Amino acid sequence: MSPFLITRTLPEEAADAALRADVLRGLTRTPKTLPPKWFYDAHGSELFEKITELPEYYPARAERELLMASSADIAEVTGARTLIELGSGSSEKTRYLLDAMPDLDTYVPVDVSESALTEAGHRLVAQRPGLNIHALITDFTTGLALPGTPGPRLLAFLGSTIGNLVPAERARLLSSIRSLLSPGDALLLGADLVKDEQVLVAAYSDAAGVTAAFNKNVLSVVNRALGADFDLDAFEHVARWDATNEWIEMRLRSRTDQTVKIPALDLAIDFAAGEDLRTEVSAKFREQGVRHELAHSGLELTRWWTSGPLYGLALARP
Ligand code: AVJ
Repeated sequence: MSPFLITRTLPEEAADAALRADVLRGLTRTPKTLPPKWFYDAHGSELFEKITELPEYYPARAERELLMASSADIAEVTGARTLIELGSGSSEKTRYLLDAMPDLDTYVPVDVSESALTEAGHRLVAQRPGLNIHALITDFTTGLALPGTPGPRLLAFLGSTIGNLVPAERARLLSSIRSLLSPGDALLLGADLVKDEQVLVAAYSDAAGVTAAFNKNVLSVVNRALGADFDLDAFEHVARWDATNEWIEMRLRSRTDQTVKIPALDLAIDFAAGEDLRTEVSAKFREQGVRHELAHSGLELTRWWTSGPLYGLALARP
């Protein structure tokens, strides 16, 4: 068998239909919203890689340092023969885990981006000749079917990307992950922690304006895919801390009264001056909250690693 398989379970036209449905639903309701998954076209993915290197954006560094320090522990405690990674992207996040698992049989990177999976897969085949790689092109938030691979399996969901989901969506995803795990398997979850509001807001409104460009890029994605005429300069990037929900919200605020045309949907969308379009939530967590959400989905928190007050890694078992 080839050491590198790539399977597409997300039909190519599905992405276009999903974007049309999300824009139709999100821009004709109040308040207006768009799901954050549409940030990540090629330019958005590049901007996100730049964000992870910003001085203000600590989550990526904090998680990387935690993984450097705890990967050997995680490898020993789980004895994993298969590593599955949801939202694997460049597979940079799992570099330390893979290095700590020299006898790993199979790595299953899961992402919506075929280019990211192909690039990472070819790099890993060269670096790890004995490792089987089975990449899945799919949107795991709409369902996940895993190939049969040797157990025990470790499913990693890193980057605190689970924070992009509101509580009800998190419960659904954790329950679907639980249904995929067998006895002996484990989930490794990255979770950014609640901290000082100034630190949190700065991480999503950097001085260099990279996050502002990342946020506005979703308007370019809609312009290109649906022929819309969003003027990116007519919107202001806003990042605010919602202390009630304990999440950062990114919004695009209309600077003026304006109407945006979306011909592919035969829509004309009015924005009032000062009106916000919410583009992302990034929930921040507390250990007890993570323990409770995992338990609610049938998963027991068995290990918790933290790097100071910044960031947490949870190991959970069915
Ligand atoms: C990749 C979803 C974890 O929510 O912190 C970074 C995306 N948004 N800056 C996050 C993001 C603004 C990031 N996640």
